Amino acid sequence: MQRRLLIPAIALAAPLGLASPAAAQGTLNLYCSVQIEWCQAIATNFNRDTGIRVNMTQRGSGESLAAIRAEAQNPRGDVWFGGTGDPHLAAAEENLTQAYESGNNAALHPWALTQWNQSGRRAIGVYAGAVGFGYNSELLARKNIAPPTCWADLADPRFRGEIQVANPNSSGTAYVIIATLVQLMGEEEAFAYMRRLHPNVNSYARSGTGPIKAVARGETGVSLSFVHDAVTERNAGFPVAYNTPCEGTGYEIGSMSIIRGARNIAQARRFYDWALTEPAQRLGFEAGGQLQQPSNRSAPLPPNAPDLGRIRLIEYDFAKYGRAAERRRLIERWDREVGSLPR
Ligand code: S7P
Repeated sequence: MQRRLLIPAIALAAPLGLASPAAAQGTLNLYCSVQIEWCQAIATNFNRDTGIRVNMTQRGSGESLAAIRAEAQNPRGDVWFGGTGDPHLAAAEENLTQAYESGNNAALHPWALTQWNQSGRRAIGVYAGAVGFGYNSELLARKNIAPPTCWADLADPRFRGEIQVANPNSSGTAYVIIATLVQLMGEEEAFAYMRRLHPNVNSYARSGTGPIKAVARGETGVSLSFVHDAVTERNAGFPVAYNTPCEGTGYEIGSMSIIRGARNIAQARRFYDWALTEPAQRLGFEAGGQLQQPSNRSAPLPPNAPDLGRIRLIEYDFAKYGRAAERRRLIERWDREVGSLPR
């Protein structure tokens, strides 16, 4: 599943025989793994600011990694913007992306640069967000179900068939959730917990934001999601609230990488520098309604966005859980022991 958008070279046709200013600036093939509204906003604004034509393809994090792997011998993308950090680290390790040092690094929060250092300077943090429980407050109240506040609550029979979470084969969000549980509980207990949770899960969605959208529409009572996505749905007028787990929770460092073999390397670096600036980072909220913590220190936390400083976060081991082999091993174990279980 992917969505494509072509931002035209320039609205006005150039006089015959003269190249348009935008055409002179060239093209950027952008792979984008945040929400479509934000992807469209960055494509449009980058084109307006630089004259560079943008071919944008939007997919989830796991799906973007799969596409970049499949195209490794003949890369079609130049930059991969957004999506959870672990697949960006796996791409760096597999030599699918290339190192770059932006002049704008000094403006970033330390966690964004930790990601950059851990990836051999190939992936940089553009935003951060925590995992939690989104829920439809009207639906749960109608069913007389108390909202979950702890991981332990979710396995309770009162949530039978009420929970949605994404499938880690396609979703970076779902992988962050598995890695979080393994770090919180230890691997054996985490898999035993996910097996206990299974009867309460009505569907494993393709994309990480699918479950919270289902909560918003009243199709399910609870989702495991990034909590900023719950606020986005609430801001859109849905009866959605969230809690972060009492035992502690994991988080993502949403990242950006330049693809190895990028055909438009000058445009890719220009985009990368631009995406780290304060005005570009404001776009997530201002044009896309997104509520992650921006990595540029001057870009404000959007109003009502979850404040990571107030959430009980684990010390997520990005180096370990971003390793390609570890990611593959845990997802395969999930397929064998959880995803394939009957209901
Ligand atoms: O843009 C919202 C967001 O939750 O989506 C990103 C992620 O790519 C979701 O995709 P998956 O389908 O791969 O889970 C997050 O990085 C981001 O915060």
